[in-house]
Amino acid sequence: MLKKLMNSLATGLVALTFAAAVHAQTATPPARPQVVLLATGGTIAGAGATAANSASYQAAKVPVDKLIAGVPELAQVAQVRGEQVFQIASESFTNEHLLTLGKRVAALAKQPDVDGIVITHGTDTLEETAYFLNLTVHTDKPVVVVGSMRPSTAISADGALNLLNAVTTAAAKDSRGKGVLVVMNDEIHTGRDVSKSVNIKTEAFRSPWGPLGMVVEGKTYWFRAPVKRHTTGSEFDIEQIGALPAVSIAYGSGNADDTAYRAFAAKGAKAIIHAGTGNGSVAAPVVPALRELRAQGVQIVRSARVTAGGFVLRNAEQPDDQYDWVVSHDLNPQKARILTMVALARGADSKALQRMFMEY
Ligand code: DAS
Repeated sequence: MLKKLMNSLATGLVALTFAAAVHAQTATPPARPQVVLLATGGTIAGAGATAANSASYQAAKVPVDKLIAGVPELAQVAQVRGEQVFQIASESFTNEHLLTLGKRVAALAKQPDVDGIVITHGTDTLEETAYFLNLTVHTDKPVVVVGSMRPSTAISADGALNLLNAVTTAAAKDSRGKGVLVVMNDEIHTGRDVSKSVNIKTEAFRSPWGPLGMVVEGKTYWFRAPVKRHTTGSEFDIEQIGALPAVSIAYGSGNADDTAYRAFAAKGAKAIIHAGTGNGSVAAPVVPALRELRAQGVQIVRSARVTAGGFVLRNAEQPDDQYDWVVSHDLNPQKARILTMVALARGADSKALQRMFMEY
């Protein structure tokens, strides 16, 4: 009797093991996250004449499907589909490019079959686009901007790993809700803080207050999270922005005069960002012109030309309250231009503009 029972137990065990094995074989693997890659050009799509050309090459040559095909490892991380939004070097980005790209990102982010978005972009103005999207696209899905310092044709090109790390970050659930991110050289930066600080090394992008995290061998590691308002917490909405006003940047230096400021205003600038020496200082010969332009309705924003981390304090170098000028806090001139444009597009006056510089 006992023997009979043992035999039927053994038979059942074998059948169970076999069924489990079959199930494991035929079980559908967990669905991979769906990531859309929006290609805009830049060095990551660049090509040089020889493998030794790491700095002289043509940007914006390789199409999006070849970018994806060039990194087969992407398929292990996510289901990636590509769109060629532009094919340009990013120094030629215009406000219209920003609006077109931003509206496409916002539309894709609403789609249930999109889990994350990666944007390949030239490095020259990558920081401006990343901040613009951080301010205006209302989604908590990961949006990751990535570029490269060397063309794919160069020895030790950095684009392929940057792209794999960007897709990894866009596919990672723990990237959600952190605003628009920039992934370069294994680091994850907030689009707000990061800027291209070196123009010849792969370690080119730096955030004065440090990166948020890293990507190492297909995994994201986080050390901090943004505290400034962004994406779903922003009062700016790409879908409500029709056009961006002209805002220009004038560079401060020794022997300064007011020519550039007056010329920008004559051309219709609604605001001028002063890229001041030190902590946003204004040379004496320039002050009268800025006061005159302010009186004519042009907003004046004092920023700083320093590259490793500026901090412009209100009423420190200039009587901003008396002159009704705005200070950019820790935003560099090119970021200050982006914020000022979206703020003026919403009709901000100088008081609202100053609030926005402290909150975003
Ligand atoms: N000209 C640069 C640009 O397109 C190339 C690059 O570094 O991406 O921004």
